[in-house]
Amino acid sequence: MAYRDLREFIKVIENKGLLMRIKAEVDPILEITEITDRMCKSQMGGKALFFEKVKGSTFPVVTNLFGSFERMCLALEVVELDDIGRRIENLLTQTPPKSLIEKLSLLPKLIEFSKYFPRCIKNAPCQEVVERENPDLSKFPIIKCWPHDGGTDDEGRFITLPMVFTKDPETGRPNCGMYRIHVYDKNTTGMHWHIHKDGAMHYAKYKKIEKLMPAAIAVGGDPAVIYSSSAPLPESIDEMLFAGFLRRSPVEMVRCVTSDIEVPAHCELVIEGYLDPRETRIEGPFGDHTGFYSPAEPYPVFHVTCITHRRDMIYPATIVGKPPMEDCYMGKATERIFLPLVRLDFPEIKDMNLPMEGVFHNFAIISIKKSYPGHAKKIIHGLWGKGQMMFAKLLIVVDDDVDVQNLSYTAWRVLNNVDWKRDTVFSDGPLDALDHAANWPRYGAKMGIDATRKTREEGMMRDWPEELFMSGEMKKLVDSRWKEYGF
Ligand SMILES: Cc1cc2nc3c(=O)[nH]c(=O)nc-3n(C[C@H](O)[C@H](O)[C@H](O)COP(=O)(O)O)c2cc1C
Ligand SMILES: [Mn+2]
Repeated sequence: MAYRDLREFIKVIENKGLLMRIKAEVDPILEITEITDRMCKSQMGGKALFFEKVKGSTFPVVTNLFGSFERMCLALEVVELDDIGRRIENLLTQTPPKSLIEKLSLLPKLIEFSKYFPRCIKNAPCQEVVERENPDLSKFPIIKCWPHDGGTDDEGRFITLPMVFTKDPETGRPNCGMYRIHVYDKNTTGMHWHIHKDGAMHYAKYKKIEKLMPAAIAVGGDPAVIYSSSAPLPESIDEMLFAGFLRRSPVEMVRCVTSDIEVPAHCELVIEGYLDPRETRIEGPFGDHTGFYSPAEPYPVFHVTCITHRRDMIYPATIVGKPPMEDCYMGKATERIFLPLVRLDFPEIKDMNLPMEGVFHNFAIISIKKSYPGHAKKIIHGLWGKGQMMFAKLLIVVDDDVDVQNLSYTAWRVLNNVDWKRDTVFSDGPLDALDHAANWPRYGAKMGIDATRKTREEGMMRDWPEELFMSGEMKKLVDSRWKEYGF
């Protein structure tokens, strides 16, 4: 049974002992971060935290909701994250004309067959309270995460778990992306969609037609909806359709009070407004999920025209910073959910691991069933051409007998197998906007490493050595005598 909203999910994790209520008053400025960060760094991601009394606001704050594998699985209602990958794989193989499904862009057609399209309703809980006259963000417990957030002349408050809804002005297609929101004052914010993201593409189209762009920022909602806004879906797939697929029930939407944008009806808070494509303003700095501050840079500006919310709104926030943090588990969910989609284009891929330390854009390890010379290099180039995999700064490809989830074993195989000149590929190209190592923003070098076994056809002049394994008989013998040795 799908969660209807955030509070149903909160109830479930609370009943399982996975959420802790904090009754003491806390400051949304830095204090919530320090408490939450300690939780994230404790064993297995700690617990979700429900701050009942937040200084300066009547609304409570909840953090670290998705910050463990257990809670991430509960959020998506699966026993393990691979269950979703298997569901997608089934769906893909059920569709008979194989040629039709070769491209990721055809996925909407497949999902279309199922019954998960979002539905519009009229009376929405997120519109219990409507503030059109003097919308004021300052009454909400919006947090300041890290000391230098917002720079020196700014309060540095950011909405960190927002779902930003926009529409393509040409096709009318909706998009929902999680882009952090820098709050400048009671009715003005930044809009930090990186240039590569779908929201930014919609914005570019508005700029071209010289029209104001309506948008809405929704906060809270059932966990599948929140997760989906962070999922790297192709532009053609509506995140709310994907959320419906994940929760096995359509997402109920409602039309905004002041614009033609639809938002999840059961979310907690909706900030409606518009962007003027001629206007930018310095956004950031912000303590980001790389563990460094992302620099202050010009970004579009969002003007608030109306705020709607539940009467007893619960405000969810996430703290990003040095891994492991809550968003690492959202990223791990993405790794598992998107593996079958990557395999649509590259069936030879067996598994992939995006280690948390690489904060997702810095490092990916891929195992493949290698069958021809240069196969690993083809995968490297191929992945650099696929959606948000283009950001992978270091891609390592290993043979399919390497368990890429075992980092120690993988490191041993890679370090022994590589000739650093023959087996490395360097390429220039787009980088994640959060990269700070390249000379320029958003453009720089990536490296691919082919750590597979090399063949003669690949120029290897020697025979590949055999890996050590004990004989089966000796293993059996030692097994049978184990007690006798005195262990
Ligand atoms: C907690 C969190 C914060 C994020 N903040 C941003 C952000 O500020 N800007 C951005 O472009 N992407 C951000 N992302 C990544 C996007 O949500 C992600 O790339 C998503 O696929 C974007 O949706 P889109 O493909 O529809 O543009 C964030 C992700 C998470 C989990
Ligand atoms: Mn999208």
